[in-house]
Amino acid sequence: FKGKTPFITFVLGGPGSGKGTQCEKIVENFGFTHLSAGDLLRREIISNTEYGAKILDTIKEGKIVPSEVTVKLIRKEMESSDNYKFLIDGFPRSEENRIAFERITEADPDIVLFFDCPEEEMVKRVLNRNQGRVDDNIDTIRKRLKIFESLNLPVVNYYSKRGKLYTINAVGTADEIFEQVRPVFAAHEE
Ligand code: UP5
Ligand code: MG
Repeated sequence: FKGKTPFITFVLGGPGSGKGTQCEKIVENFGFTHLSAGDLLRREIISNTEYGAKILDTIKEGKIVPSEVTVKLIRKEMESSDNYKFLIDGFPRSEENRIAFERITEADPDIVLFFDCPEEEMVKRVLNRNQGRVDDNIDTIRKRLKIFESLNLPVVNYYSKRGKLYTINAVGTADEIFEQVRPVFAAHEE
Protein backbone atom coordinates (compact mmCIF):
# COMPACT_ATOMS: atom_id res chain seq x y z
CA PHE A 1 0.00 0.00 0.00
CA LYS A 2 2.83 2.41 -0.82
CA GLY A 3 3.99 2.00 2.77
CA LYS A 4 0.75 3.46 4.11
CA THR A 5 -1.77 1.88 6.42
CA PRO A 6 -4.78 0.88 4.30
CA PHE A 7 -7.80 3.18 4.60
CA ILE A 8 -10.87 0.98 4.46
CA THR A 9 -14.49 1.91 3.88
CA PHE A 10 -17.22 -0.70 4.11
CA VAL A 11 -20.24 0.17 1.97
CA LEU A 12 -23.40 -1.45 3.28
CA GLY A 13 -27.07 -1.36 2.33
CA GLY A 14 -29.77 -3.65 1.00
CA PRO A 15 -30.04 -5.02 -2.53
CA GLY A 16 -30.49 -2.12 -4.94
CA SER A 17 -29.88 0.55 -2.29
CA GLY A 18 -27.32 2.16 -4.64
CA LYS A 19 -24.00 0.94 -3.24
CA GLY A 20 -22.40 0.35 -6.64
CA THR A 21 -23.69 3.62 -8.10
CA GLN A 22 -22.39 5.71 -5.20
CA CYS A 23 -19.06 3.84 -5.15
CA GLU A 24 -18.42 4.96 -8.73
CA LYS A 25 -18.87 8.57 -7.64
CA ILE A 26 -16.61 8.14 -4.62
CA VAL A 27 -13.93 6.66 -6.88
CA GLU A 28 -14.16 9.63 -9.28
CA ASN A 29 -14.07 12.23 -6.52
CA PHE A 30 -11.84 10.74 -3.85
CA GLY A 31 -9.49 8.29 -5.60
CA PHE A 32 -10.54 5.06 -3.92
CA THR A 33 -10.23 1.57 -5.37
CA HIS A 34 -13.68 -0.04 -5.59
CA LEU A 35 -13.92 -3.70 -4.58
CA SER A 36 -17.46 -5.05 -4.95
CA ALA A 37 -17.63 -8.39 -3.16
CA GLY A 38 -20.56 -9.39 -5.39
CA ASP A 39 -18.57 -8.54 -8.55
CA LEU A 40 -15.57 -10.54 -7.31
CA LEU A 41 -17.85 -13.52 -6.66
CA ARG A 42 -19.53 -13.20 -10.06
CA ARG A 43 -16.08 -13.11 -11.66
CA GLU A 44 -15.30 -16.44 -9.95
CA ILE A 45 -18.46 -17.93 -11.47
CA ILE A 46 -17.48 -16.81 -14.98
CA SER A 47 -13.90 -18.02 -14.70
CA ASN A 48 -15.11 -21.49 -13.68
CA THR A 49 -12.82 -21.76 -10.71
CA GLU A 50 -12.95 -24.27 -7.87
CA TYR A 51 -15.81 -22.50 -6.12
CA GLY A 52 -17.70 -21.17 -9.15
CA ALA A 53 -20.62 -23.61 -9.18
CA LYS A 54 -21.22 -23.32 -5.45
CA ILE A 55 -21.08 -19.53 -5.58
CA LEU A 56 -23.67 -19.50 -8.37
CA ASP A 57 -26.06 -21.67 -6.33
CA THR A 58 -25.60 -19.48 -3.27
CA ILE A 59 -26.23 -16.23 -5.18
CA LYS A 60 -29.34 -17.68 -6.86
CA GLU A 61 -30.69 -18.43 -3.38
CA GLY A 62 -29.75 -14.99 -2.09
CA LYS A 63 -27.62 -16.62 0.60
CA ILE A 64 -24.15 -15.68 1.81
CA VAL A 65 -21.02 -17.31 0.38
CA PRO A 66 -18.68 -18.76 3.05
CA SER A 67 -16.55 -16.03 4.59
CA GLU A 68 -13.17 -17.59 3.76
CA VAL A 69 -13.97 -17.54 0.04
CA THR A 70 -15.02 -13.88 -0.01
CA VAL A 71 -12.29 -12.65 2.33
CA LYS A 72 -9.62 -14.39 0.25
CA LEU A 73 -10.87 -12.67 -2.91
CA ILE A 74 -10.98 -9.26 -1.23
CA ARG A 75 -7.56 -9.68 0.35
CA LYS A 76 -5.99 -10.73 -2.95
CA GLU A 77 -7.33 -7.58 -4.63
CA MET A 78 -6.10 -5.38 -1.81
CA GLU A 79 -2.65 -6.91 -1.87
CA SER A 80 -2.23 -6.54 -5.62
CA SER A 81 -3.40 -2.90 -5.63
CA ASP A 82 -0.97 0.00 -5.48
CA ASN A 83 -3.66 2.17 -3.91
CA TYR A 84 -4.18 2.21 -0.15
CA LYS A 85 -7.77 3.56 -0.13
CA PHE A 86 -10.42 0.88 -0.56
CA LEU A 87 -14.19 0.83 -0.86
CA ILE A 88 -15.40 -2.63 0.05
CA ASP A 89 -18.91 -2.78 -1.39
CA GLY A 90 -21.51 -5.27 -0.15
CA PHE A 91 -19.31 -6.80 2.53
CA PRO A 92 -19.40 -7.75 5.43
CA ARG A 93 -22.92 -9.16 5.10
CA SER A 94 -23.01 -10.94 8.45
CA GLU A 95 -21.31 -10.83 11.82
CA GLU A 96 -19.49 -13.97 10.76
CA ASN A 97 -18.19 -12.17 7.63
CA ARG A 98 -17.07 -9.25 9.75
CA ILE A 99 -15.20 -11.39 12.25
CA ALA A 100 -13.52 -13.44 9.49
CA PHE A 101 -12.31 -10.25 7.78
CA GLU A 102 -10.86 -8.91 11.04
CA ARG A 103 -9.16 -12.21 11.78
CA ILE A 104 -7.70 -12.83 8.30
CA THR A 105 -6.67 -9.29 7.34
CA GLU A 106 -6.05 -7.88 10.83
CA ALA A 107 -7.67 -4.69 9.54
CA ASP A 108 -10.59 -2.57 10.71
CA PRO A 109 -12.70 -0.17 8.63
CA ASP A 110 -12.13 3.57 9.03
CA ILE A 111 -15.58 4.45 7.70
CA VAL A 112 -18.77 2.42 7.36
CA LEU A 113 -21.42 3.84 5.02
CA PHE A 114 -24.95 2.58 5.23
CA PHE A 115 -27.42 3.32 2.43
CA ASP A 116 -30.80 3.31 4.10
CA CYS A 117 -33.52 2.66 1.53
CA PRO A 118 -37.17 1.55 1.79
CA GLU A 119 -37.84 -2.00 0.59
CA GLU A 120 -40.32 -1.02 -2.16
CA GLU A 121 -37.73 1.30 -3.65
CA MET A 122 -35.02 -1.38 -3.56
CA VAL A 123 -37.32 -3.92 -5.21
CA LYS A 124 -38.28 -1.43 -7.92
CA ARG A 125 -34.65 -0.58 -8.70
CA VAL A 126 -33.46 -4.17 -8.82
CA LEU A 127 -36.34 -5.27 -11.06
CA ASN A 128 -35.62 -2.35 -13.40
CA ARG A 129 -31.90 -3.05 -13.68
CA ASN A 130 -32.11 -5.54 -16.56
CA GLN A 131 -28.48 -6.57 -16.65
CA GLY A 132 -29.17 -10.29 -16.60
CA ARG A 133 -28.15 -10.92 -12.99
CA VAL A 134 -29.38 -14.37 -11.90
CA ASP A 135 -30.57 -12.88 -8.61
CA ASP A 136 -32.62 -10.01 -10.09
CA ASN A 137 -35.99 -11.76 -10.02
CA ILE A 138 -38.77 -11.22 -7.51
CA ASP A 139 -38.27 -14.59 -5.73
CA THR A 140 -34.56 -14.10 -5.15
CA ILE A 141 -35.04 -10.43 -4.25
CA ARG A 142 -37.43 -11.42 -1.44
CA LYS A 143 -34.81 -13.84 -0.14
CA ARG A 144 -32.02 -11.23 -0.42
CA LEU A 145 -34.15 -8.78 1.58
CA LYS A 146 -34.76 -11.33 4.35
CA ILE A 147 -31.08 -12.21 4.63
CA PHE A 148 -30.22 -8.51 4.60
CA GLU A 149 -32.53 -7.83 7.52
CA SER A 150 -31.53 -10.80 9.64
CA LEU A 151 -27.77 -10.95 9.00
CA ASN A 152 -26.57 -7.62 7.57
CA LEU A 153 -28.41 -5.23 9.89
CA PRO A 154 -26.59 -6.61 12.97
CA VAL A 155 -23.31 -5.58 11.30
CA VAL A 156 -24.73 -2.10 10.72
CA ASN A 157 -25.71 -1.92 14.39
CA TYR A 158 -22.28 -3.10 15.48
CA TYR A 159 -20.56 -0.21 13.69
CA SER A 160 -23.19 2.23 14.85
CA LYS A 161 -22.33 1.38 18.45
CA ARG A 162 -18.65 1.85 17.69
CA GLY A 163 -19.24 5.33 16.23
CA LYS A 164 -18.06 4.42 12.73
CA LEU A 165 -21.41 4.42 10.95
CA TYR A 166 -22.57 7.09 8.51
CA THR A 167 -26.21 6.53 7.56
CA ILE A 168 -27.20 7.97 4.21
CA ASN A 169 -30.82 8.46 3.19
CA ALA A 170 -30.74 6.55 -0.10
CA VAL A 171 -33.90 8.03 -1.59
CA GLY A 172 -33.56 10.72 -4.26
CA THR A 173 -31.46 11.05 -7.38
CA ALA A 174 -27.98 9.56 -7.41
CA ASP A 175 -26.52 13.09 -7.41
CA GLU A 176 -28.64 14.17 -4.44
CA ILE A 177 -27.51 11.12 -2.51
CA PHE A 178 -23.88 11.77 -3.34
CA GLU A 179 -24.18 15.24 -1.78
CA GLN A 180 -24.72 13.44 1.56
CA VAL A 181 -21.82 11.09 0.88
CA ARG A 182 -19.30 13.74 -0.16
CA PRO A 183 -18.85 15.43 3.25
CA VAL A 184 -18.10 12.08 4.92
CA PHE A 185 -15.03 11.65 2.72
CA ALA A 186 -14.12 15.33 2.59
CA ALA A 187 -13.85 15.25 6.41
CA HIS A 188 -11.41 12.34 6.23
CA GLU A 189 -9.07 13.84 3.62
CA GLU A 190 -5.67 14.97 4.68
N1 UP5 B 1 -30.11 3.24 -9.02
C1 UP5 B 1 -29.03 3.48 -8.23
N2 UP5 B 1 -29.21 4.61 -7.52
C2 UP5 B 1 -30.43 5.09 -7.85
C3 UP5 B 1 -31.20 6.23 -7.43
N3 UP5 B 1 -30.73 7.11 -6.54
N4 UP5 B 1 -32.44 6.40 -7.97
C4 UP5 B 1 -32.92 5.50 -8.88
N5 UP5 B 1 -32.24 4.41 -9.32
C5 UP5 B 1 -31.02 4.21 -8.81
O1 UP5 B 1 -28.32 0.18 -8.00
C6 UP5 B 1 -29.34 -0.73 -8.32
C7 UP5 B 1 -30.15 -0.20 -9.51
O2 UP5 B 1 -30.77 1.01 -9.14
C8 UP5 B 1 -29.29 0.13 -10.73
O3 UP5 B 1 -30.00 -0.17 -11.90
C9 UP5 B 1 -29.03 1.63 -10.58
O4 UP5 B 1 -28.82 2.26 -11.83
C10 UP5 B 1 -30.31 2.10 -9.93
P1 UP5 B 1 -26.87 -0.30 -7.55
O5 UP5 B 1 -26.01 0.90 -7.42
O6 UP5 B 1 -26.41 -1.40 -8.43
O7 UP5 B 1 -27.22 -0.86 -6.09
P2 UP5 B 1 -26.47 -1.92 -5.18
O8 UP5 B 1 -26.77 -1.53 -3.80
O9 UP5 B 1 -25.07 -2.05 -5.61
O10 UP5 B 1 -27.33 -3.22 -5.58
P3 UP5 B 1 -26.88 -4.73 -5.71
O11 UP5 B 1 -28.01 -5.44 -6.35
O12 UP5 B 1 -25.54 -4.84 -6.33
O13 UP5 B 1 -26.79 -5.13 -4.18
P4 UP5 B 1 -26.65 -6.51 -3.51
O14 UP5 B 1 -26.11 -6.23 -2.19
O15 UP5 B 1 -27.92 -7.27 -3.56
O16 UP5 B 1 -25.67 -7.29 -4.51
P5 UP5 B 1 -24.15 -7.75 -4.39
O17 UP5 B 1 -23.61 -7.79 -5.74
O18 UP5 B 1 -23.46 -6.98 -3.36
O19 UP5 B 1 -24.35 -9.25 -3.87
C11 UP5 B 1 -25.04 -10.18 -4.69
C12 UP5 B 1 -25.05 -11.53 -3.99
O20 UP5 B 1 -23.73 -12.02 -3.87
C13 UP5 B 1 -25.60 -11.55 -2.55
O21 UP5 B 1 -27.00 -11.63 -2.52
C14 UP5 B 1 -24.93 -12.80 -2.01
O22 UP5 B 1 -25.60 -13.95 -2.46
C15 UP5 B 1 -23.56 -12.75 -2.68
N6 UP5 B 1 -22.55 -12.10 -1.81
C16 UP5 B 1 -22.01 -12.85 -0.77
O23 UP5 B 1 -22.37 -14.01 -0.55
N7 UP5 B 1 -21.05 -12.29 0.02
C17 UP5 B 1 -20.60 -11.00 -0.18
O24 UP5 B 1 -19.73 -10.57 0.57
C18 UP5 B 1 -21.15 -10.25 -1.23
C19 UP5 B 1 -22.14 -10.82 -2.03
MG1 MG C 1 -23.85 -3.69 -6.30
